[in-house]
Amino acid sequence: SSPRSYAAVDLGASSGRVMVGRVGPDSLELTEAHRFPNRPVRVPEGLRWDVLALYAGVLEGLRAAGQVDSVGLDSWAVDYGLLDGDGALLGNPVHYRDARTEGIAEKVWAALPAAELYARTGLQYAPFNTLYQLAAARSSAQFAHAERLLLIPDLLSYWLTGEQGTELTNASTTQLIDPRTRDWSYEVADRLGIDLGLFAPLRRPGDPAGVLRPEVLAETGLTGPVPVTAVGSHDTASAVAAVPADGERFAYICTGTWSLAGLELTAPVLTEESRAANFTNELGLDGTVRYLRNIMGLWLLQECVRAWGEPELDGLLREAAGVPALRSVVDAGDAAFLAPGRMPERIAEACRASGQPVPRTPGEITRCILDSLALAHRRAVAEAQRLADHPVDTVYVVGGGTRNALLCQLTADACGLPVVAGPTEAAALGNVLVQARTHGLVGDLAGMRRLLVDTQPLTRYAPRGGTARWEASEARLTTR
Ligand code: ADP
Ligand code: LRH
Repeated sequence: SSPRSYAAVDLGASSGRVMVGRVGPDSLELTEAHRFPNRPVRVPEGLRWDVLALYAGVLEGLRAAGQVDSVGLDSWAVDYGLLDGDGALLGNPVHYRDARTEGIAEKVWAALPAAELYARTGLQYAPFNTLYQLAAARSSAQFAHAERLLLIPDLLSYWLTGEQGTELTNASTTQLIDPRTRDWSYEVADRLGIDLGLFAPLRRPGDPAGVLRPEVLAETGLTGPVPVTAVGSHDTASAVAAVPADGERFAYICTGTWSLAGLELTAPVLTEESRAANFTNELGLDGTVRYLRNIMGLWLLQECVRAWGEPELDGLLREAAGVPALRSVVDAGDAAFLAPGRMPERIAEACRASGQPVPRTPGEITRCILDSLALAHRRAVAEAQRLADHPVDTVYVVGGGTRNALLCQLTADACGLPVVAGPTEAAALGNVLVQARTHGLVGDLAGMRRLLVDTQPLTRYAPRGGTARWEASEARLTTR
């Protein structure tokens, strides 16, 4: 059969893009139709997503994409828009880095202890899990008018089609899903007084999600009907679906604004030890579980680059490569780095407080960030293997960080394992492949991955030297 075209809308925390995937039985080509910045805005009430600008970017992207056989949407997790009884959006969605959830978790745990919450949902503690955001929002005037909650990709999908749903992979990041039943955790919702009627019915990757509205067709110049297909609408679910691995003995690191480092499993790990190590069990395609840890990721660098007046990355990375390795490291898993602002100072302060040399120049600070990320990758990959009793022999790196060769090499060195880097636009590829699968062009998850191995350029990094230096740095960091 001839190739088909699919539009993948992929919204990351730093940029949104509309990509076009052309898929045949043995071919897969991805091109960028449109990319636009995702710039959160601080207003007096807090940090907000500019969701109208994102929607405008999606429409412009669909226009640039041209005629496609289907559209799929994925974005960062946990955040949502509230709709009133008329289906109108109530205010700009709150950014997960907003401070409103400070001190909220303790209140939630008073009603449902953290250990029980983990046993029931498998989700790591993060202040921004939708559950805590809802606990913080509940007393607001806006919430009193809310009749529906749509997660970000579901909200944009609703604007495109007029149809509402709650896609399961992203729903699993709300902390209201039971990873064993892959359905709502009625018990958790009940105990915390959360009305599950706020959510539209669950849908799963591959389910139909409506067709583009006539007004959208008119605005984008497309000819209908153009179906929207539910994909793994959590960007990390789509990215992991596009990890070009064969077999099961692999770890992955999705590198972008975040580093999401862990394993693909067939069942959640819900032990107390796993909770203490703050590993999460998010839902993936076809009954898989993403067992991973959130690491601050290239956010640390993005924030420094912003503070330094946006110098070119290439130059910074060249300088960083010339700085001696592992002079000072920070804990890149530390939620203290979650909020925006003053990042170079905060990193310098963390080094000073732990009695390490204080990095001063942009090159030194960049090196400190990359060493720290590689070290955090090492820890997550090692601990995930131990906690899940699932050994690996290769680490796959996907996402924007694959363009950072130094980070990929340091990750191989730190893990003491070969790294395979690519694809860069993994989330968009996972999004495209689920749509193609719905049309019968590819088979199961293994078939999707085979097509990626056969068609996508990948770069290999062999580990250099032993891991002794990394072990020593790790010990320095954990015994503080
Ligand atoms: P997200 O989806 O979370 O917005 P991406 O996967 O798009 O993030 O990754 C963005 C990151 O990729 C940037 O913060 C940057 O560190 C890295 N990156 C992008 N382009 C380059 C480049 N040319 N060289 C090195 N790193 C790059
Ligand atoms: C990455 C991501 C990640 C979540 C975070 C909020 O874009 O979806 O998986 O933890 O954003």
